[in-house]
Amino acid sequence: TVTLTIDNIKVEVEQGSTILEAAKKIGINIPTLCYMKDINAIGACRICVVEVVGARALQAACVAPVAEGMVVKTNSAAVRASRKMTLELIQSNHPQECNTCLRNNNCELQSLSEAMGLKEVRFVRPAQSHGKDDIDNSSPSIVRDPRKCILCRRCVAVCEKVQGVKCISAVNRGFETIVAPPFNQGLIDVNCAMCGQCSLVCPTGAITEVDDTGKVWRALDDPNKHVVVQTAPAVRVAIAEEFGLEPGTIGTGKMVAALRRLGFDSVMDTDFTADLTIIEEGNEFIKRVTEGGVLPMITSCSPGWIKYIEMYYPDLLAHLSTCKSPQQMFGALAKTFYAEKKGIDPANIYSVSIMPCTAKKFEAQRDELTDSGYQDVDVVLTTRELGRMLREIGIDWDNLPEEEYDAPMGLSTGAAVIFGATGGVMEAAVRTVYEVITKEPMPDINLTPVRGMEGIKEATLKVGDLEVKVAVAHTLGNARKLLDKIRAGEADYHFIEIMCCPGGCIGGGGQPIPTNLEVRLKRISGIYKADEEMPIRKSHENPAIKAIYEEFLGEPLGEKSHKLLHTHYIP
Ligand code: HC0
Repeated sequence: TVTLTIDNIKVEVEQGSTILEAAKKIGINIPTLCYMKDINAIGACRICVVEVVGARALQAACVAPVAEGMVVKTNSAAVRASRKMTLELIQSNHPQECNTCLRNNNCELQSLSEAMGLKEVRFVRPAQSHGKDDIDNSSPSIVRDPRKCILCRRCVAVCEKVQGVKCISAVNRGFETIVAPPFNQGLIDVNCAMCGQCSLVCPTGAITEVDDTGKVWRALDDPNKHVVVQTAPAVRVAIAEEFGLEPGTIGTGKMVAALRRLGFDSVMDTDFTADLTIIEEGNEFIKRVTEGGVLPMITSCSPGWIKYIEMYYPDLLAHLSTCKSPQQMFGALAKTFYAEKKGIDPANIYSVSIMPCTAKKFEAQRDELTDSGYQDVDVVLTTRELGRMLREIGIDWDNLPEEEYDAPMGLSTGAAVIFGATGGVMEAAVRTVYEVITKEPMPDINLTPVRGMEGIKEATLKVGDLEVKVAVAHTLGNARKLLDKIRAGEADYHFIEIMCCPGGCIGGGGQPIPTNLEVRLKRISGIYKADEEMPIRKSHENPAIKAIYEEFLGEPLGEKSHKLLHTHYIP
């Protein structure tokens, strides 16, 4: 260990620790901007500078290692002046549009400027730099506004180190530097998976979700439209954060009430079609195992993941389950089954989904997802956009009643809720596959080896006479490891779950900001708590699922299911 003194306090830390970590240990929070633990520790922004007695210059605490006997001052006059000057210089080149920015009141540059007491920006924004004013609206999921970029490179680090995609980086040099895809192309023209992790880590409004709230307001205002809404599993444990509550707070009932107050004609649940996915995907899996289909079978519900495999591993597409995602199953059923049952012309149904995900916006617009005869899902809002709409109508979250979803696509089980956390789809599938094959209740339905934040998780289960080997990966970086194993012929798994975002959908790119490890863990706890509170916890026991097969679909993998619930992929 090493002993040093920070602001007159002695502290002992492991050798190799940074000054930032040592300070944190004694309750001193040094401000940071570009820093993200283990992902972007590059000392670029210079906000975390501290004075090390005897050193020639101020040091960036996030990268400077501790040394025996070191004396550090984190709040000397030189330190405060330097931080303020750095902020002033960043602000000098930053549009002063805070009031109209999507990140107003949730911007790290704004809050740091406030905390540092920045009262004046004495420098004027220089002449426009090359590319700096090109707002990239090409993607259906993500908007890039380089004017607001402060070159912290957090987005670059997440895209490269977590997702392994590397579709953005610094282009040009000096004053002309911007963060953009190669040659400043649009995000739609490069290998972006649309996961939106960049938008979660951006400290300002330089990378945001595409704001589709206007489309939804227009539909809600149109008396000829019957507007239905579905809510994804992971939204319910995050939406309360938009109103200042703790991450992981279960907000299901209040969210339903709030959506009714917005004016939706029917408030239903993606969880219903998550249960339906388990029936279709479970049967598809059993068929592949018993009839010799392509194994391992891989889940197909995370649209960033689908885009990634289409771009990078087109030779492995036959491993994907042919099941559409629950969002898209819901969309196809809303304009067929639901329309029929309610006697509504599907042309007048407007189908909205609330998702934790930016890639879902892209998924909804895919040409092949139109099996109802219309675009199956008309518009996707992220959790953040829903938060904005609710604040616009002055929703008093704390005093909302808890309400129930509408029939016939509102009833779901615990198995569906856990779709929102990494490992959840696998656990839900196992709960059903086990009982369908053995015809006996599963002794313990909690498949704990596939829960939690480890990058790749494995389990082997005895299902009747069968030893089923499963794997679960989250983030595209971890997905790549499993895919390389399959390509090399070294993967002896039967079934693999892959989710694009860290932690699964609870950590999706459309979730409330901040979304970091601590927040993800709290939302995951919320998900498993929600599962435990459900009266039914297995998809095949959902009476509404049984009813839709009896009334409409016929049988799993049948003709109607094939048309409405399954899809193909584009190499
Ligand atoms: Fe997910 Fe889904 S679990 S991808 O993360 O499968 O976005 O929450 O809605 O579709 O259900 C996201 C979350 C969904 C879908 C479901 C799946």
